[in-house]
Order: sequence, then structure tokens, then C-alpha cells
Amino acid sequence: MKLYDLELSGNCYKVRLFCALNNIPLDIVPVDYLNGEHKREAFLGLNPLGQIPVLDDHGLILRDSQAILVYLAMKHALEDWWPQVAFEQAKVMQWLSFSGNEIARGPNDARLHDLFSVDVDVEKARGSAEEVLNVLDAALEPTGWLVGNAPTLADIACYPYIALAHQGGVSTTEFSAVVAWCRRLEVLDGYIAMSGIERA
Ligand SMILES: N[C@@H](CCC(=O)N[C@@H](CS)C(=O)NCC(=O)O)C(=O)O
Repeated sequence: MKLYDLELSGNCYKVRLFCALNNIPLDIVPVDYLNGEHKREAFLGLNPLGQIPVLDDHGLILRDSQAILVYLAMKHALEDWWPQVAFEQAKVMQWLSFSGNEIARGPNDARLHDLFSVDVDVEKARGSAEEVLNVLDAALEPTGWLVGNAPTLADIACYPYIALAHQGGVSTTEFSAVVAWCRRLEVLDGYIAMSGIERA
């Protein structure tokens, strides 16, 4: 199973992290992002959006980190990570969507601005990041996880750009439930970090 990947991408990292936690082997195919490989014809054949990550499971091609997480959890029958009870699964889905929308337009955009000089409204992104952190902090307060009493795909999808938020000038230190949640994820068996993640 191949993952078209960039080390510095939090979206790619979601997939690498989930696979590491679950001993799922991955062949990493580095994409030459800085030289625009993801916008060339060969890659656009895999993902017409010209975005990474892309998973190639023996010819089954999948884009979008959230979709890839769901695919891998279902393929490997990892029901703790992708609950089969309707309401719980929908709650996980709610956070996958939050990751692809609010987190992407908040802390992710602020990091893209600061680290990769992407032209975004950085003040707006930092304001959205603050809102994202407030929502996460309140949601994490009761059990320490986003859904139920244990980690799910919700946590894997939301964690990377929160742990990398400082690279976009966004501090998480005042959000104590968020800080504790990051530490809790970082001691799971099999956890791997990525460049830019500062562990306590
Ligand atoms: N919703 C997608 C977003 C993927 C994404 O935006 N990837 C970035 C790298 S982290 C990218 O390839 N950006 C290039 C572009 O949008 O042109 C996911 O979750 O995988």
C-alpha cells in the first residue's frame, strides 16, 4: 500500500500516525512538493485536485486524509477507532469534517502563511484558530477524548494541526484540556511525531 506523502504535511502525517499506531505497513512515496510535482499530469491522474496525501492500495486510489483514515480503519476492522454504533460514528464524522473545514481554515492556514508564505488572511486564520481551540477544549473536558472514553479517528484527524499550531503563531498553552489531550496521544503505543511537533 503506497502513500504519496510529504514529511511536512499534517494531512499526510494523520495517515502515517494512524498506520504507526496500528502496525499497518505503508510504502512512503515522497512527492516533490516544492518543485510542483503534485500539479503535474502524472500526479493529477491520481488526484485531480493536485493535493497530497493520496493512498494507492493495489490500484484503489483514494484522496483526502479523512477518507483515507476511514478506509484504513474499516479495511482492518478497527472498530475502536471507527465505531459502528450510529451515533458514535456520526460524532466521529463530525470531527473529521471539523478537521477538514474549521481546523484547515484556522491553525492550518496560519501555519501555511508563516511556514510556506501562502497568501492567506493570517489574522482571520488566527481568529478562527482561537475559536477552534475553544471548541476542542470544551469537547475534551469530560473524558479527555473527542468521542467516548478512548481515542478514535476523530482524535487522529484533529491532532496534527493543533500540535503544529505554534508554527502559525497560535499558542495552545492556555487550553489545558487540549494540552493534556496532546500529551495523552503522544504516549500511545506506536506514536510517531513529525517535524515541528514539540513533545513535553
Ligand atoms: N482535504 C484534504 C486536503 C489536502 C491538502 O490540502 N493537502 C495539501 C498539503 S497538506 C496540498 O496538497 N496542497 C496543495 C494544494 O492545495 O494545491 C485532506 O485532508 O487530505
